[in-house]
Amino acid sequence: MTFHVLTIFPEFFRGPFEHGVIARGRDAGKLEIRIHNLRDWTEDRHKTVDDRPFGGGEGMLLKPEPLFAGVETIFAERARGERDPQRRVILLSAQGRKFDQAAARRLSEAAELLLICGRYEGVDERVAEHLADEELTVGDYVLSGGELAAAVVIDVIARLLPGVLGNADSAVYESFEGESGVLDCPQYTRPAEFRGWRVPETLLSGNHEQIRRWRKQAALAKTARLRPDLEATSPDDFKYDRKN
Ligand code: 9D3
Repeated sequence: MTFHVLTIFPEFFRGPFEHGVIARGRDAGKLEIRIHNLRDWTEDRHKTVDDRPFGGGEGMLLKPEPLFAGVETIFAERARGERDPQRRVILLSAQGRKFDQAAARRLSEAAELLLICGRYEGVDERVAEHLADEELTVGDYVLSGGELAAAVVIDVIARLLPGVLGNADSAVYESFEGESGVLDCPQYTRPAEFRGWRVPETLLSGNHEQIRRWRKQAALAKTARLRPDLEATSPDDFKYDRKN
């Protein structure tokens, strides 16, 4: 998969993808990340990308011309009025539909994604209406722009691509808490006692049936406490019931 990012802060992306799973996926040729500077598609000598909102109001908006020109250069078929369903344009804005694990799974089927990063007070609405295939938000909080959101979207989707995760952190069964309806159970490593806090004795017992029951109960208790919004899972498909 190729990820394109259209941004006024190309240097922002120097850091996030240079380490870990994404960097290895890149090195292995499983994904490619191309950062595009929106100012490359401005026509004036000041490289203007923003302007004031019609009707008045605070702040500035990203103007449409450089965004359309950029997208129609990167996905050139769009300049001819064509649309390749394997190449999707996504506007990252505070107003979009929620990006979640299901959206990630769906988008991971595409060949190329072009992520437009909103900035300032927003983006001229014609970008959402006539340029982007969809408008996504990463959550209900105010970011300064779409760049951090783009990094999140790329990280989440890249993990789903074939060959990106090694066996160690395999995504064979990468269900998300919000989908299974329950958080992961609490986990502990050595030492068995740290500053007087003991690891639950059951986990040291070696009794695997008892451990499975403890994990199930602890996960449900933690879910009820921290994420009461998650749907309680029916006992039949509870993940700690599975043998392995
Ligand atoms: C008048 C209210 N606005 C400012 C407080 C709306 C607003 C405009 C622009 C809020 C955020 C932004 C910039 N944010 C993004 O471009 C953005 C975003 C976000 O803020 N939250 C979650 N996901 C995303 S994706 C892009």
